[in-house]
Amino acid sequence: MRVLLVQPEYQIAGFGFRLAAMPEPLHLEILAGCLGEEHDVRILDMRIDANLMKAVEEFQPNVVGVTALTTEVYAARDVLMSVKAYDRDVFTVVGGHHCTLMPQDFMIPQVDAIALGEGEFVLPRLIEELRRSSRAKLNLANVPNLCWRGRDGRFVHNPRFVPADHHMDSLPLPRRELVESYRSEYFFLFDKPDSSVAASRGCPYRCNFCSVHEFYGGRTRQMSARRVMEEIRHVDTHHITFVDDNFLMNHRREDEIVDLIRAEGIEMSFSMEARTDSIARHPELVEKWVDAGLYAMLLGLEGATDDALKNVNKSNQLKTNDEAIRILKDLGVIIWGAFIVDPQWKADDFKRLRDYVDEKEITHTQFTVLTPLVGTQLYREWFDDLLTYDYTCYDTLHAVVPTRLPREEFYRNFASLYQQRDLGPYYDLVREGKLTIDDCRRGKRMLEAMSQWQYYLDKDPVLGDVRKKSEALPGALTALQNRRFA
Ligand code: B12
Ligand code: SF4
Repeated sequence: MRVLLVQPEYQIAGFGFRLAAMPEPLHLEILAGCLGEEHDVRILDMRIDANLMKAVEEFQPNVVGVTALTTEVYAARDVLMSVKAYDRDVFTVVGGHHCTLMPQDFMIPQVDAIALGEGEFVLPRLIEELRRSSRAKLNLANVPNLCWRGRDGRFVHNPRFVPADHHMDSLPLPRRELVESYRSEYFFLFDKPDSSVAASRGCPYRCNFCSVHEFYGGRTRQMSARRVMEEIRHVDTHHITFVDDNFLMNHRREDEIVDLIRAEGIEMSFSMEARTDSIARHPELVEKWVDAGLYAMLLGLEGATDDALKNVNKSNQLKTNDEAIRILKDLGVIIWGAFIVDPQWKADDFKRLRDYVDEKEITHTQFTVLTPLVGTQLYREWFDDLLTYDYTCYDTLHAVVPTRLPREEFYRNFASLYQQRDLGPYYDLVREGKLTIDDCRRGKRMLEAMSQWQYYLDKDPVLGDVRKKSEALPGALTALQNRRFA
């Protein structure tokens, strides 16, 4: 079978996170790996090459699989519609976070199937069924974790099933060669070119804005240290970003990995995301990692007070954040501090956060607006207050619920958080050889864009030009109906 896997284009405002990261489509590379040699698989990354029709005409796929986060829903639907308009016999399947948490949004005639959860448990079985049966006789009832369109046009939900004993070590290696031509474009923060490695899945915590635990059904899984080493050896860039939600979740394994890296004399640089409590509990482990090449960490600090952390159900404390910041600063690790702004904030709250960031001298920051993404506890709690169902506003840079401050003032305050008054620390990092001048320029451009409050207005649900509620996709309407009849 010829299978084309598509990463849709970003359709969110042309600033912000787009300048912060464009990592490789690791999910699609892993799925391609699952399909084995007997299938001809290609990956089209439309963030870099938007010419979908050229790819389809050249490759003539039997199956097109598209991925989508919530912000990518419209772009993914456009891909599926274009493919079907070109040839209705191409089998279309969509997967990823959004459709797992809200499959109704893809129940359209142009979609043949919706894959729920981790694609490894769906795609190989689906492709095998498609290879074996003619379209007229196709019956997908035995493919687990699939919603598929039956002959009467209605979607059938197959049971969810994840083998209890599944180990991440049995996953195939990502087929990185399929994105070889795009490699030089991929970057994560200051690292370009960059490779992503996902060494674990899921998270045991329950932050109310996060859909990770819902997506993985509360389960967590990890690769063994030896398998992580295989992943590391498999990349051909000098930098790796671990995209795990909390890389330091299991200190024994991470200790083993770092020992193996040092024993093999691997000289690379690493960045990762980790919870501050893991860092505070194991500073000696972080030190070993620094020695092995760790130079930057993304921390979900979330707030400047214990109340702010409690408000998002972070199960962590400010004093632990402070301790982790101290440890990382002492070790010379670049801290990328991520903070959440509540739409209910008054001017004082913004000031408190700014003061905290200044006091802790966190020079690399990410501020986002608390957003009820589908499948989260917040979505359920705030559903009645949603001002829009337009997913392009759910990029965590817009307030999709009412703000306490007048909206313009809210964005003025929000944008001002990004005003970098002192670029000195960036240039210090250039002197230390941790950043290049080009990195600094990109960082500066990003901060300049993010600190212009007017930019946020275009996609503001009240002040901007967004889809009307009456144009909602079926997912939100179903949620609305369920509430009415609950
Ligand atoms: C790395 C990362 C990023 C990267 C790139 C993500 C990407 N894929 O484009 C960057 C930094 C750019 C990013 C940005 C954003 N991100 Co982000 N990010 C992550 C993170 C930490 C890891 C993603 C990852 O690589 N996982 C490993 C791969 C292997 O898993 P996967 O992508 O889920 O793929 C599996 C399945 O989903 C499925 N699958 C996926 N696609 C397909 C397709 C088919 C056909 C099939 C069959 C199956 C299938 O199979 C795959 C293998 O099992 C996740 C958290 C998480 N743990 O998932 C958040 C996460 C995906 N991000 C999230 C968010 C909110 C964002 C942002 C909106 C804002 C922000 N503050 O970060 C932006 C939006 C960017 C955009 N594209 O518009 C949310 C998404 C929620 C949602 N409902 O969409 C997550 C889940 C975190 C959270 N807090 O809830 N992010
Ligand atoms: S935000 Fe991080 S710590 Fe909280 S539930 Fe999500 S992945 Fe876990």
